[in-house]
Amino acid sequence: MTAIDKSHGARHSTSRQPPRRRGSATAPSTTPTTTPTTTTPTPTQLPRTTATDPAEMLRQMMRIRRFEEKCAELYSDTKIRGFLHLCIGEEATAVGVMSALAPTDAVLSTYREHGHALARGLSMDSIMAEMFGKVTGCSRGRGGSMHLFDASRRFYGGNAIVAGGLPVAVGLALADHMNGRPNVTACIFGDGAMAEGEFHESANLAALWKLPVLFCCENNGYAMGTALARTHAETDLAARAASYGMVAWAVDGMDVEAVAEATRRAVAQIRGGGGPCFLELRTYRFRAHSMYDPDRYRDKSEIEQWKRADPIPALTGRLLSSGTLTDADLRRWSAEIGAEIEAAITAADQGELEPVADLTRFVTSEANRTGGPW
Ligand SMILES: Cc1ncc(C[n+]2csc(CCOP(=O)(O)OP(=O)(O)O)c2C)c(N)n1
Ligand SMILES: [Mg+2]
Repeated sequence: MTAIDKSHGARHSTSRQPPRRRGSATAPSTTPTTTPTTTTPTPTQLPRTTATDPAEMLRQMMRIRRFEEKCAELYSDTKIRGFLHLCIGEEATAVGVMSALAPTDAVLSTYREHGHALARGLSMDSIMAEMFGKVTGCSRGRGGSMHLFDASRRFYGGNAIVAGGLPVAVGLALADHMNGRPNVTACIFGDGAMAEGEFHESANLAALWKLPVLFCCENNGYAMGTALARTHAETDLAARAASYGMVAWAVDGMDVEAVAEATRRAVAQIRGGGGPCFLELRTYRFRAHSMYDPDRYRDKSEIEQWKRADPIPALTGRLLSSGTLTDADLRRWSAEIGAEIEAAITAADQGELEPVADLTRFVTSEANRTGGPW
């Protein structure tokens, strides 16, 4: 049984279909989907690990959604400037992946990383201040929306370069491997990154040296305005990754529990010394590529269809009907999240800009700045 609509991966088709929902007559799967092309063990053949609390995962997805909706407003108000890429619709991939990682694991992300950063535990205050360009931001206001970074969380960015995080992830994993540290490096990237040479170089080395890398491809069907089938000769991305000799699974990326389960199993396998794993998280962004994108390359009906697979109402409905969650819980969460966002905006507004005198700090070496040897 698959939770992924097969037409999704059909060659030469630009039409995107949402995965069938769990609980529907056609797709009652609770486990990640596997591609038939891999010969490696499927997630269900691996030992189960502890389940993550679905209610907490829902709360985190709601927090990310509300945060980003507010960011869109703040962008229109020119409080946030520069580029802004929202992950609205894709929250299940961020929360599901992060739920299965240990604090000692490393994470690399893309420019669409607010959700990853929040789910990884970067404070909302430090993220909001970063987007306001303030020195209290997690990158001292120098990076903005695309360059959230916090080494204390082993969150190594935020990267404006498509596929830019992949070789860095392999390097971090190599360092852990050589030092005998049992960490996994999770690298999140888009489907567009799989058309870049860096993906192939990184996948090849990680597989060759059996490095502890978790490749997480957020396949939302588009790279800016270009549909997957217009740029990829092989649109079955898990199959392509499997060709490097690594475990590769395609997962319903609109189902946070399926993402969490697949990630847990992949991480267990990697930590056990099995080498890298690849997850193709099939998802969809409800908003345009960025705030500048007029979004004219896809039918509105396609967006509406995917909204029916929205990970937040689907899980809310399941938890309410099972009695795990009450309306009062939802109201309380909503009030708490609203207050957290307002506090982050106030703090960001009050934060200072970095002084002009510090402009070259961290750009040239400190020795150079202070009149060093060269
Ligand atoms: C090396 C490189 N080439 C081109 C670009 C311009 N660019 C920015 S976003 C993007 C599309 C990437 O799509 P994808 O990897 O699928 O990520 P998504 O935006 O869908 O999350 C491109 C081509 C870039 N930033 N870096
Ligand atoms: Mg994409």
